[in-house]
Amino acid sequence: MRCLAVCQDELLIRMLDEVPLPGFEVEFLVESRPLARRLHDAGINVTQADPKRTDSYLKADLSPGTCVIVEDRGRRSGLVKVLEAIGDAGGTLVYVLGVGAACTQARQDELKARFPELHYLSMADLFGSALREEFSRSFSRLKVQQYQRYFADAGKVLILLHHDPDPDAMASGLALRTLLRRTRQTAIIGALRGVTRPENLRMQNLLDIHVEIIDPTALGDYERIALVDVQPHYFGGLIDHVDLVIDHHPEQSGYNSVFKDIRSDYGSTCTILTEHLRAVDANISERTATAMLYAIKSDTLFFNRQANRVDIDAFSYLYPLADAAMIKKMEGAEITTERLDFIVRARQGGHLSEQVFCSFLGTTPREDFIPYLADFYLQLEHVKWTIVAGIVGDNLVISVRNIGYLRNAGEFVRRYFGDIGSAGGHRAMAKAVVPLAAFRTKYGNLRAEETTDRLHDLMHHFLHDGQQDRKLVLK
Ligand SMILES: [Mn+2]
Repeated sequence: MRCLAVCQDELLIRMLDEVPLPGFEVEFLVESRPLARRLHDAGINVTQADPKRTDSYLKADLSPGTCVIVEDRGRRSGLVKVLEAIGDAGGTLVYVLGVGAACTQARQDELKARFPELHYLSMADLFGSALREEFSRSFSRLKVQQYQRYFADAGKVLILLHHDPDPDAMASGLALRTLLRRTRQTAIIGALRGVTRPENLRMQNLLDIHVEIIDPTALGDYERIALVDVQPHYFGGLIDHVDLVIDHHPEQSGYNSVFKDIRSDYGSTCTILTEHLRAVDANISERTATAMLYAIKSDTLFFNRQANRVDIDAFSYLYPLADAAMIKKMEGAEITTERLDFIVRARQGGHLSEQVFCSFLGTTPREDFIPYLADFYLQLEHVKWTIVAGIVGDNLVISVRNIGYLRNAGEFVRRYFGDIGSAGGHRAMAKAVVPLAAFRTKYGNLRAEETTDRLHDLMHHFLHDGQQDRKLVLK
């Protein structure tokens, strides 16, 4: 979401640029050319224009959803002209930021009498959470009300999830249905491919969430389509226009959506939807709250992965509304007899030394056993890295996890498997999918234990290599 700050004071601009406003992109509009150049050189997003002219805001693409912050230094006439120009350009979400002693209560009252829509904030608010919360609350409310109106008069609505929906996708479906004030008859939660993972099936059954399997040819039957926890590019050209996208994955281009709220710094889509529900004071049922709470937990791996303040806020808000006993039951579903068999198999064929656990499982009926085991063995005492591999169809699938902070798991898979298959990930978790034939060409036609040893050697080589790099740097 955009935020345009109309400021002329360099210190204030640099401070505003530093304040973390999750989900906001702040750009500045300044009058002075030299200042604009200096800020631009410092990597700050800045436009030079006359803040008293309406066309400055039109050129800056101001919309009713753009949040505008205007600095107030107590000079009356200038500020009024700026606010009028913003109003004429269609700006509605206006915050005046009082800087200095001239910004008295009397002045605030006078401004509010003239511009009833504006919000007045003091400098002190900047350093507290008030500014951030105030902004995001009003912004979310405006956004939610807009899409609620847009969906209100539609006939059939589809809330489409990604393939093999996970807890975040399903819970987001329920949350959006609540926001659209619809029932399971008037807003279908659907996916092109259904749920398969045991713990997700268990959640689906325990909470009675119906995910309808949608045939791609039937997409045209819906008057409105909303996507949650996914963006249209995922469907590979099948969908290029939708009505609403709410997602926490990095923003993709190449599609149209009437409304979207994408916040890649959030740990789950349910975190975004909790803000939407709170912004309009929606009633959240126990079932929806339970699903959402479980989703936030599971997408952030119990706050171990990519969780931040907003996720914890959403979690604390939902907690008293949810059924804690039900969540315990869903979590137990992680362990199934099928998985237990694989835990044993991985231990028997596995190799643990120098804090690296490595296991090649051979032919594996489903891919999800592999990341499951990589996560599972990372819990083991003394283990800092896990590499679990298995054959799924014609591919070798490799999952890598770590709790160390020295080397990057994504770098490991890219270095050894990037040239023969797809390999990627981030610091703590990574995955490679390599055609078996390509793996054999590069590493030889290995027997099972040899494959385990080979993967283990690669990791030792990788970790050892890193130490040498650091020594070189130290010299
Ligand atoms: Mn998600």
